[in-house]
Amino acid sequence: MKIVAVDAIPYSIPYRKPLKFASGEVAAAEHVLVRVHTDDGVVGIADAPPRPFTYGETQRGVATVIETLFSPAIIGLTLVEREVVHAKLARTVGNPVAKSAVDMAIWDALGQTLDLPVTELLGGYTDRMRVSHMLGFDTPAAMVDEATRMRETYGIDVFKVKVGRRPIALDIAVVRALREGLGADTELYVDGNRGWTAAESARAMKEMSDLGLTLAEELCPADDVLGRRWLVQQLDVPFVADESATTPAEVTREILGGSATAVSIKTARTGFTTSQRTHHLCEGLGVDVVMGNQIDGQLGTACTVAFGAAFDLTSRRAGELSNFLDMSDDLLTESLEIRDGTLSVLPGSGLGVRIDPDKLAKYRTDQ
Ligand code: MUC
Ligand code: MG
Repeated sequence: MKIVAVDAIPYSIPYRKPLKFASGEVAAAEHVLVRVHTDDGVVGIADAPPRPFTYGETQRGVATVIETLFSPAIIGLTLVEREVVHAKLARTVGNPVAKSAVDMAIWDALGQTLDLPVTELLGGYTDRMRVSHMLGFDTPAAMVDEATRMRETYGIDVFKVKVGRRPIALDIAVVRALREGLGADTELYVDGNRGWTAAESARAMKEMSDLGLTLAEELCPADDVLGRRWLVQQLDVPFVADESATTPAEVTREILGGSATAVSIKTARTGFTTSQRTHHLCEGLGVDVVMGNQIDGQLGTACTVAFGAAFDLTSRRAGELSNFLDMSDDLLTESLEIRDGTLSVLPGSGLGVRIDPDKLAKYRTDQ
Protein backbone atom coordinates (compact mmCIF):
# COMPACT_ATOMS: atom_id res chain seq x y z
CA MET A 1 0.00 0.00 0.00
CA LYS A 2 3.04 2.29 0.06
CA ILE A 3 3.48 4.81 -2.77
CA VAL A 4 6.84 4.23 -4.43
CA ALA A 5 6.64 6.28 -7.66
CA VAL A 6 4.44 8.78 -9.49
CA ASP A 7 4.62 9.25 -13.29
CA ALA A 8 3.31 12.21 -15.27
CA ILE A 9 3.13 11.36 -18.99
CA PRO A 10 2.12 14.08 -21.48
CA TYR A 11 0.15 12.95 -24.52
CA SER A 12 -1.84 14.47 -27.35
CA ILE A 13 -4.91 13.10 -29.14
CA PRO A 14 -6.67 15.30 -31.73
CA TYR A 15 -10.37 16.07 -31.57
CA ARG A 16 -12.41 15.30 -34.68
CA LYS A 17 -14.05 18.68 -34.23
CA PRO A 18 -12.65 21.39 -31.92
CA LEU A 19 -14.91 22.46 -29.04
CA LYS A 20 -15.38 26.25 -29.04
CA PHE A 21 -16.78 28.29 -26.17
CA ALA A 22 -16.60 31.86 -24.83
CA SER A 23 -13.33 31.46 -22.89
CA GLY A 24 -11.40 29.26 -25.34
CA GLU A 25 -11.19 26.42 -27.81
CA VAL A 26 -9.87 22.86 -27.53
CA ALA A 27 -8.65 21.14 -30.72
CA ALA A 28 -6.56 18.35 -29.15
CA ALA A 29 -6.60 16.54 -25.82
CA GLU A 30 -3.14 17.63 -24.66
CA HIS A 31 -3.40 16.00 -21.25
CA VAL A 32 -1.12 14.33 -18.72
CA LEU A 33 -1.61 10.69 -17.70
CA VAL A 34 -0.77 10.26 -14.02
CA ARG A 35 0.25 6.87 -12.62
CA VAL A 36 0.78 6.13 -8.94
CA HIS A 37 2.80 2.94 -8.27
CA THR A 38 2.79 1.05 -4.97
CA ASP A 39 5.25 -1.37 -3.43
CA ASP A 40 2.75 -4.22 -4.10
CA GLY A 41 2.94 -3.55 -7.86
CA VAL A 42 -0.46 -1.83 -8.05
CA VAL A 43 -0.71 1.09 -10.52
CA GLY A 44 -3.48 3.66 -10.04
CA ILE A 45 -4.27 6.00 -12.95
CA ALA A 46 -5.99 9.33 -13.58
CA ASP A 47 -5.98 12.07 -16.20
CA ALA A 48 -4.98 15.74 -15.89
CA PRO A 49 -6.51 18.00 -18.60
CA PRO A 50 -4.69 21.38 -18.37
CA ARG A 51 -7.02 24.31 -19.00
CA PRO A 52 -4.91 27.50 -19.11
CA PHE A 53 -7.97 29.66 -19.84
CA THR A 54 -9.59 28.55 -16.59
CA TYR A 55 -6.83 27.69 -14.05
CA GLY A 56 -3.60 28.86 -15.69
CA GLU A 57 -2.12 25.35 -15.83
CA THR A 58 -0.27 24.06 -18.92
CA GLN A 59 0.63 20.52 -19.97
CA ARG A 60 4.32 21.05 -19.23
CA GLY A 61 3.49 22.81 -15.96
CA VAL A 62 1.27 19.93 -14.79
CA ALA A 63 3.98 17.35 -15.53
CA THR A 64 6.67 19.50 -13.87
CA VAL A 65 4.75 20.25 -10.66
CA ILE A 66 3.95 16.56 -10.25
CA GLU A 67 7.54 15.45 -10.93
CA THR A 68 9.32 18.13 -8.89
CA LEU A 69 6.96 18.86 -5.97
CA PHE A 70 4.10 16.37 -5.58
CA SER A 71 5.91 13.12 -6.25
CA PRO A 72 8.73 13.69 -3.69
CA ALA A 73 6.14 14.91 -1.13
CA ILE A 74 4.01 11.75 -1.24
CA ILE A 75 6.47 8.91 -1.93
CA GLY A 76 6.59 6.75 1.19
CA LEU A 77 2.98 7.50 2.25
CA THR A 78 0.36 4.75 2.10
CA LEU A 79 -2.82 4.78 -0.02
CA VAL A 80 -5.02 5.26 3.04
CA GLU A 81 -3.21 8.41 4.14
CA ARG A 82 -5.25 10.47 1.69
CA GLU A 83 -5.68 13.41 4.09
CA VAL A 84 -1.90 13.54 4.58
CA VAL A 85 -1.49 13.58 0.79
CA HIS A 86 -4.14 16.34 0.62
CA ALA A 87 -2.27 18.44 3.21
CA LYS A 88 1.08 17.94 1.48
CA LEU A 89 -0.28 18.89 -1.96
CA ALA A 90 -2.09 21.90 -0.44
CA ARG A 91 1.29 23.41 0.48
CA THR A 92 1.59 24.32 -3.21
CA VAL A 93 -0.79 27.08 -4.26
CA GLY A 94 -3.11 26.49 -7.24
CA ASN A 95 -2.45 23.63 -9.72
CA PRO A 96 -5.91 22.10 -9.16
CA VAL A 97 -5.85 19.74 -12.14
CA ALA A 98 -2.39 18.35 -11.29
CA LYS A 99 -3.40 17.80 -7.64
CA SER A 100 -6.68 16.16 -8.61
CA ALA A 101 -5.09 13.62 -10.93
CA VAL A 102 -2.66 12.55 -8.20
CA ASP A 103 -5.55 12.25 -5.74
CA MET A 104 -7.74 10.18 -8.09
CA ALA A 105 -4.88 7.88 -9.12
CA ILE A 106 -4.38 7.14 -5.39
CA TRP A 107 -8.09 6.29 -5.01
CA ASP A 108 -7.85 4.01 -8.07
CA ALA A 109 -4.84 2.24 -6.56
CA LEU A 110 -6.67 1.92 -3.22
CA GLY A 111 -9.74 0.41 -4.90
CA GLN A 112 -7.57 -2.09 -6.77
CA THR A 113 -5.73 -2.97 -3.56
CA LEU A 114 -8.98 -3.56 -1.62
CA ASP A 115 -10.63 -5.18 -4.68
CA LEU A 116 -13.53 -2.71 -4.51
CA PRO A 117 -14.86 -0.16 -7.01
CA VAL A 118 -13.91 3.45 -6.16
CA THR A 119 -17.56 4.50 -6.58
CA GLU A 120 -18.51 2.13 -3.73
CA LEU A 121 -15.69 3.41 -1.52
CA LEU A 122 -16.95 6.95 -2.14
CA GLY A 123 -20.64 6.37 -1.46
CA GLY A 124 -22.15 3.60 -3.61
CA TYR A 125 -25.51 5.35 -4.14
CA THR A 126 -26.20 4.12 -7.69
CA ASP A 127 -24.28 2.60 -10.61
CA ARG A 128 -25.12 4.96 -13.48
CA MET A 129 -25.92 8.52 -14.52
CA ARG A 130 -28.01 10.12 -17.20
CA VAL A 131 -25.80 11.92 -19.74
CA SER A 132 -25.86 15.56 -20.77
CA HIS A 133 -23.98 16.51 -23.97
CA MET A 134 -22.20 19.85 -24.30
CA LEU A 135 -22.70 21.67 -27.63
CA GLY A 136 -19.87 24.06 -28.63
CA PHE A 137 -20.27 27.18 -30.78
CA ASP A 138 -21.46 26.64 -34.33
CA THR A 139 -24.31 27.71 -36.57
CA PRO A 140 -27.87 26.95 -35.39
CA ALA A 141 -28.28 24.30 -38.10
CA ALA A 142 -25.00 22.53 -37.24
CA MET A 143 -25.80 22.51 -33.51
CA VAL A 144 -29.30 21.10 -34.13
CA ASP A 145 -27.73 18.42 -36.37
CA GLU A 146 -25.21 17.47 -33.69
CA ALA A 147 -27.87 17.27 -30.98
CA THR A 148 -30.14 15.20 -33.21
CA ARG A 149 -27.29 12.80 -33.99
CA MET A 150 -26.48 12.46 -30.27
CA ARG A 151 -30.10 11.70 -29.51
CA GLU A 152 -30.46 9.17 -32.31
CA THR A 153 -27.13 7.42 -31.72
CA TYR A 154 -26.79 7.51 -27.93
CA GLY A 155 -30.28 8.35 -26.65
CA ILE A 156 -28.98 11.58 -25.07
CA ASP A 157 -31.82 14.03 -24.48
CA VAL A 158 -30.14 16.64 -22.25
CA PHE A 159 -27.94 19.33 -23.79
CA LYS A 160 -25.77 22.09 -22.36
CA VAL A 161 -25.53 24.85 -24.96
CA LYS A 162 -22.47 27.09 -25.00
CA VAL A 163 -23.42 30.77 -25.11
CA GLY A 164 -21.61 34.04 -24.35
CA ARG A 165 -21.00 35.37 -27.88
CA ARG A 166 -21.75 38.90 -29.02
CA PRO A 167 -24.24 39.98 -30.17
CA ILE A 168 -26.40 37.91 -27.83
CA ALA A 169 -28.79 37.28 -30.74
CA LEU A 170 -26.28 34.73 -32.15
CA ASP A 171 -26.76 32.40 -29.21
CA ILE A 172 -30.45 33.10 -28.74
CA ALA A 173 -30.97 31.95 -32.35
CA VAL A 174 -29.13 28.70 -31.55
CA VAL A 175 -31.16 27.93 -28.42
CA ARG A 176 -34.42 28.74 -30.23
CA ALA A 177 -33.43 26.47 -33.14
CA LEU A 178 -32.56 23.67 -30.70
CA ARG A 179 -35.90 23.96 -28.93
CA GLU A 180 -37.77 23.95 -32.24
CA GLY A 181 -35.68 21.12 -33.68
CA LEU A 182 -35.67 18.86 -30.61
CA GLY A 183 -39.17 19.47 -29.24
CA ALA A 184 -40.53 20.46 -25.84
CA ASP A 185 -39.32 17.43 -23.84
CA THR A 186 -35.57 17.75 -24.43
CA GLU A 187 -33.75 19.35 -21.48
CA LEU A 188 -31.72 22.43 -22.49
CA TYR A 189 -29.51 24.67 -20.36
CA VAL A 190 -26.86 27.28 -21.14
CA ASP A 191 -23.25 27.97 -20.14
CA GLY A 192 -21.69 31.37 -20.90
CA ASN A 193 -18.11 30.79 -19.66
CA ARG A 194 -18.18 34.41 -18.37
CA GLY A 195 -18.63 35.77 -21.92
CA TRP A 196 -21.47 38.23 -21.33
CA THR A 197 -21.90 41.15 -18.96
CA ALA A 198 -24.57 40.85 -16.27
CA ALA A 199 -26.85 43.15 -18.30
CA GLU A 200 -26.37 41.13 -21.51
CA SER A 201 -27.04 37.93 -19.56
CA ALA A 202 -30.25 39.34 -18.08
CA ARG A 203 -31.46 40.44 -21.51
CA ALA A 204 -30.59 37.11 -23.12
CA MET A 205 -32.32 35.10 -20.37
CA LYS A 206 -35.41 37.29 -20.73
CA GLU A 207 -35.49 36.78 -24.49
CA MET A 208 -35.15 33.01 -23.97
CA SER A 209 -37.75 32.86 -21.18
CA ASP A 210 -40.19 30.94 -23.41
CA LEU A 211 -37.64 28.20 -24.22
CA GLY A 212 -37.91 26.19 -20.99
CA LEU A 213 -34.23 26.35 -19.96
CA THR A 214 -33.48 24.47 -16.74
CA LEU A 215 -30.14 26.04 -15.66
CA ALA A 216 -27.88 28.98 -16.47
CA GLU A 217 -24.14 28.56 -15.84
CA GLU A 218 -21.43 31.19 -15.37
CA LEU A 219 -22.98 33.66 -17.83
CA CYS A 220 -20.91 36.64 -16.62
CA PRO A 221 -17.77 37.17 -14.49
CA ALA A 222 -18.16 36.46 -10.76
CA ASP A 223 -15.72 39.33 -10.13
CA ASP A 224 -18.42 41.75 -11.26
CA VAL A 225 -19.78 41.17 -7.77
CA LEU A 226 -22.86 43.36 -7.61
CA GLY A 227 -23.82 42.84 -11.26
CA ARG A 228 -23.72 39.11 -10.80
CA ARG A 229 -25.89 39.21 -7.65
CA TRP A 230 -28.33 41.47 -9.46
CA LEU A 231 -28.52 38.93 -12.31
CA VAL A 232 -28.93 35.87 -10.10
CA GLN A 233 -31.76 37.51 -8.11
CA GLN A 234 -33.90 37.97 -11.20
CA LEU A 235 -33.51 34.46 -12.69
CA ASP A 236 -36.15 31.80 -12.21
CA VAL A 237 -33.72 28.91 -12.82
CA PRO A 238 -30.70 27.85 -10.72
CA PHE A 239 -27.52 29.75 -11.60
CA VAL A 240 -24.56 27.34 -11.68
CA ALA A 241 -21.12 28.40 -10.45
CA ASP A 242 -18.38 26.63 -12.45
CA GLU A 243 -15.09 28.53 -12.94
CA SER A 244 -16.00 30.78 -10.00
CA ALA A 245 -16.31 27.90 -7.52
CA THR A 246 -13.28 25.64 -7.91
CA THR A 247 -12.69 25.08 -4.18
CA PRO A 248 -15.02 24.51 -1.21
CA ALA A 249 -14.17 28.02 0.02
CA GLU A 250 -15.16 29.56 -3.31
CA VAL A 251 -18.37 27.53 -3.30
CA THR A 252 -19.19 28.96 0.12
CA ARG A 253 -18.41 32.50 -1.01
CA GLU A 254 -20.46 32.27 -4.20
CA ILE A 255 -23.50 30.68 -2.61
CA LEU A 256 -23.62 32.69 0.63
CA GLY A 257 -22.88 35.89 -1.31
CA GLY A 258 -25.91 35.31 -3.53
CA SER A 259 -23.78 35.04 -6.68
CA ALA A 260 -24.86 31.48 -7.53
CA THR A 261 -27.58 29.02 -6.55
CA ALA A 262 -26.07 25.74 -7.85
CA VAL A 263 -22.59 24.26 -8.21
CA SER A 264 -20.70 22.37 -10.93
CA ILE A 265 -18.48 19.67 -9.45
CA LYS A 266 -15.64 18.64 -11.77
CA THR A 267 -13.49 15.78 -10.58
CA ALA A 268 -10.75 16.99 -12.97
CA ARG A 269 -10.23 20.01 -10.69
CA THR A 270 -11.24 18.76 -7.24
CA GLY A 271 -10.33 15.07 -7.52
CA PHE A 272 -12.31 12.73 -5.31
CA THR A 273 -11.11 13.98 -1.93
CA THR A 274 -11.99 17.66 -2.42
CA SER A 275 -15.09 16.83 -4.50
CA GLN A 276 -16.36 14.97 -1.42
CA ARG A 277 -15.92 18.15 0.62
CA THR A 278 -17.73 20.20 -2.04
CA HIS A 279 -20.54 17.64 -2.22
CA HIS A 280 -21.08 17.67 1.54
CA LEU A 281 -21.03 21.46 1.54
CA CYS A 282 -23.64 21.65 -1.24
CA GLU A 283 -25.81 19.16 0.61
CA GLY A 284 -25.58 21.26 3.75
CA LEU A 285 -26.28 24.49 1.89
CA GLY A 286 -29.19 22.90 0.04
CA VAL A 287 -28.07 23.73 -3.50
CA ASP A 288 -28.25 21.77 -6.74
CA VAL A 289 -25.17 20.06 -8.18
CA VAL A 290 -24.24 19.30 -11.78
CA MET A 291 -21.39 16.90 -12.50
CA GLY A 292 -19.44 18.99 -15.02
CA ASN A 293 -17.02 18.17 -17.80
CA GLN A 294 -13.52 19.63 -18.06
CA ILE A 295 -13.47 18.51 -21.71
CA ASP A 296 -12.42 15.12 -20.42
CA GLY A 297 -11.33 12.02 -22.27
CA GLN A 298 -12.58 8.57 -21.31
CA LEU A 299 -10.39 8.26 -18.21
CA GLY A 300 -11.60 11.62 -16.88
CA THR A 301 -15.17 10.68 -17.72
CA ALA A 302 -14.80 7.37 -15.85
CA CYS A 303 -13.75 9.44 -12.81
CA THR A 304 -16.73 11.79 -13.15
CA VAL A 305 -19.29 8.99 -13.35
CA ALA A 306 -17.62 7.09 -10.48
CA PHE A 307 -18.01 10.15 -8.26
CA GLY A 308 -21.39 11.31 -9.59
CA ALA A 309 -23.00 7.89 -9.11
CA ALA A 310 -21.69 7.67 -5.55
CA PHE A 311 -24.19 10.17 -4.06
CA ASP A 312 -27.89 11.01 -4.34
CA LEU A 313 -27.30 14.73 -4.90
CA THR A 314 -24.67 14.32 -7.64
CA SER A 315 -26.63 11.66 -9.55
CA ARG A 316 -29.97 13.49 -9.66
CA ARG A 317 -29.21 15.66 -12.66
CA ALA A 318 -27.69 14.40 -15.91
CA GLY A 319 -23.87 14.49 -15.77
CA GLU A 320 -21.77 16.02 -18.55
CA LEU A 321 -20.19 12.76 -19.64
CA SER A 322 -20.05 12.65 -23.42
CA ASN A 323 -17.41 15.00 -24.80
CA PHE A 324 -14.95 12.14 -25.27
CA LEU A 325 -17.16 11.14 -28.22
CA ASP A 326 -15.61 14.01 -30.19
CA MET A 327 -12.04 12.69 -29.76
CA SER A 328 -10.40 10.83 -32.65
CA ASP A 329 -9.09 8.11 -30.30
CA ASP A 330 -8.44 7.44 -26.60
CA LEU A 331 -6.04 5.60 -24.28
CA LEU A 332 -8.26 2.93 -22.72
CA THR A 333 -8.31 -0.75 -23.63
CA GLU A 334 -12.12 -0.70 -23.69
CA SER A 335 -14.27 2.21 -24.79
CA LEU A 336 -16.94 3.71 -22.53
CA GLU A 337 -20.42 3.07 -23.95
CA ILE A 338 -23.32 5.50 -23.64
CA ARG A 339 -26.61 3.67 -24.15
CA ASP A 340 -30.17 4.99 -23.81
CA GLY A 341 -28.76 8.32 -22.67
CA THR A 342 -27.02 6.65 -19.72
CA LEU A 343 -23.42 5.90 -18.75
CA SER A 344 -22.83 3.10 -16.25
CA VAL A 345 -19.98 3.01 -13.79
CA LEU A 346 -17.40 0.53 -15.04
CA PRO A 347 -17.41 -2.78 -13.22
CA GLY A 348 -14.30 -4.01 -11.46
CA SER A 349 -12.00 -2.79 -8.76
CA GLY A 350 -10.68 0.77 -8.59
CA LEU A 351 -11.91 2.84 -11.54
CA GLY A 352 -12.32 -0.33 -13.64
CA VAL A 353 -10.26 1.04 -16.54
CA ARG A 354 -6.94 0.03 -18.09
CA ILE A 355 -4.53 1.91 -20.36
CA ASP A 356 -3.74 0.35 -23.74
CA PRO A 357 0.09 0.36 -23.89
CA ASP A 358 0.16 0.61 -27.71
CA LYS A 359 -2.09 3.66 -27.66
CA LEU A 360 -0.04 5.30 -24.93
CA ALA A 361 3.14 4.66 -26.97
CA LYS A 362 1.47 6.18 -30.02
CA TYR A 363 0.17 9.36 -28.38
CA ARG A 364 2.72 10.18 -25.65
CA THR A 365 4.80 13.22 -26.51
CA ASP A 366 7.75 12.77 -24.15
CA GLN A 367 9.64 10.06 -26.08
C1 MUC B 1 -17.59 24.08 -18.98
O1 MUC B 1 -18.50 23.64 -18.28
O2 MUC B 1 -17.36 25.27 -18.92
C2 MUC B 1 -15.17 24.68 -20.93
C3 MUC B 1 -14.32 25.52 -20.29
C4 MUC B 1 -14.05 24.95 -19.04
O3 MUC B 1 -13.35 25.43 -18.15
O4 MUC B 1 -14.71 23.77 -18.91
C5 MUC B 1 -15.41 23.50 -20.10
C6 MUC B 1 -16.82 23.14 -19.87
MG1 MG C 1 -19.00 25.69 -17.42
